[in-house]
Amino acid sequence: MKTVFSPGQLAHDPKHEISDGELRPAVEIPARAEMVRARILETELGEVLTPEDFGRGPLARVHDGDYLDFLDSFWTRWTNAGRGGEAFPFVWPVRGLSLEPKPDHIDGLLGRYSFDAGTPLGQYSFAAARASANSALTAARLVAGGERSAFALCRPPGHHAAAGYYGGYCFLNNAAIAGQWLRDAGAERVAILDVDYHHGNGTQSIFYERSDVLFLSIHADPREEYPYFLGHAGETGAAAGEGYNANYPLALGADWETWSNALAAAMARIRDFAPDTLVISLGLDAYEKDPISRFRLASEDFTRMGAALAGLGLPTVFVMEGGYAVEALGVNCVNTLAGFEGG
Ligand code: OKP
Ligand code: ZN
Repeated sequence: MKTVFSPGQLAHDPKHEISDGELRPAVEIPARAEMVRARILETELGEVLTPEDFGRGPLARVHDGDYLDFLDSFWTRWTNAGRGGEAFPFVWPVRGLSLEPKPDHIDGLLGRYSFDAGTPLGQYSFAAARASANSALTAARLVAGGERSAFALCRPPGHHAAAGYYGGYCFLNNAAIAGQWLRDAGAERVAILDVDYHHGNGTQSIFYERSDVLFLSIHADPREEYPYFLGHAGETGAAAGEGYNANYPLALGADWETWSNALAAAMARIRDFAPDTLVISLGLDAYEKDPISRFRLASEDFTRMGAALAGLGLPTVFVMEGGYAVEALGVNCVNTLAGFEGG
């Protein structure tokens, strides 16, 4: 399986994040991608290609123009306000507050275009996010061109980013951008299965009212875990999309037995839908030693996951999402991809 990765993705190099009431060392760091790339080369999984630049077009198919403009203008506005380093929002337009007119001040704009305070935004974040999206798009193009599968080594990740806001370490929704591009390239139906430990709230919200893109997510119950405000079992889609969203929230502590039962249910739903192409939002944070997560998958379980997914017999684009046990990330990622190839 070919991997797509751009060194430009490493330019987003956050030092800190706000978590647990403190400014802590950031966990979504360039070393994550380096670790995965090193393991791919070491195991000779396949070639590592540099992505092509698809420009703004495919990003704007998923994201609002004013949101992309905000990301583009962020650094100029931030430095014009006399700031440097990393930005964190601290005020949001929640219930009863107004989205319009948009603020002029960067502190207002940061809240207007985000949903959490845990996502550092710096000088090169948008450039790195664009490079990450280009990796997803290039992998999608490989699969549309006839490859059985491809792996987009995306970071920063994407599944928490919605049409008009960032958060959860995500700026551009790589899986959604790839899924929409596949639709535009001729796929009639696309399924996106999110196996990250955290619910893919951004992807869900982007496709919630559509029946041409089925979104499914296996994740920690949002009553107990981030992102808290989306990802419940009762969210099944709306309008034309009713029945085309499926959440499988699991209790903290879920092991492979529990997790794989949810996977079997999600796979049955995917078979019914009969998509032309499958996109996997490949979070690796369901791992037992992940520092911020509380599922109990072992490294060998990722091989099982990959093999099970191959059983769907679908052209498949893997898009990396989370996973913060940096030392084990390469092994768990390649286990999944090699499991798929052997399955
Ligand atoms: C991104 B991805 C806990 C802070 C949680 C947000 C987690 C974002 C996960 N103290 N911060 O889905 O892996
Ligand atoms: Zn996650």
